[in-house]
Amino acid sequence: MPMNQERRLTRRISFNLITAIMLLFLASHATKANEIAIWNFNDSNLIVDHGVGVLTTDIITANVLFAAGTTNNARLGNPAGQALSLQGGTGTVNNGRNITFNVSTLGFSNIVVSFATQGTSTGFNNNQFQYSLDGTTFVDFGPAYTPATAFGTVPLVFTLTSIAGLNDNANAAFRIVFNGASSATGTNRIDNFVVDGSPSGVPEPATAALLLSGLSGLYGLSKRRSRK
Ligand SMILES: [Ca+2]
Ligand SMILES: [Ca+2]
Repeated sequence: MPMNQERRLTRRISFNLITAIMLLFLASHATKANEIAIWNFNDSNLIVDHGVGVLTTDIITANVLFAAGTTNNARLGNPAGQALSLQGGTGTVNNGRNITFNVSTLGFSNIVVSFATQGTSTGFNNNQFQYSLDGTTFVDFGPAYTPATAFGTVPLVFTLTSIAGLNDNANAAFRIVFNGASSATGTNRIDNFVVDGSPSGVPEPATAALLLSGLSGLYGLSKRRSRK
């Protein structure tokens, strides 16, 4: 085979190889968002059940209970099991208190938080979801919500993709502030609290197409040059 033809063949093979590898890489990442951390509360504690994160609360310990959960928003085939069940407390002392999830989003962007919730008529009926970029200062996100009386099948979803500061952030945190309880034993249950994100550094399909066309442009250029 003449030298020029051989060189062209080598170039063609390496271009095809790079394209195939890129397509494979994109296909493996084209799946929907990854779960960064999941609390299913099935083991009746505050410790994260999948992934990495820390859940803390200033609600009186005696009012932090666990009760029947739901498969609403359950991931990885997890059963309903138990749910976190928070009471108003004596003199509804827990109004204004919160649960806080510290979840590093390093390596992830397009953060979405979702969970299932239900409340009794005298439980917390005026709850506020918040996020934090530094783990200290929390910002309201969306209006206050009133939990339905049953978990149902549709979770509450807080799409935080517009908050760029939550991407790749080791200090990212999420909080629910509870208010509106009108009796000591009024409760609010939370189950399947999930923090989702897309792996960072993976080009979006449009960017990938641009990269590919750039690559083929370069190939065409080097081909034309080699013909001169
Ligand atoms: Ca559960
Ligand atoms: Ca747990």
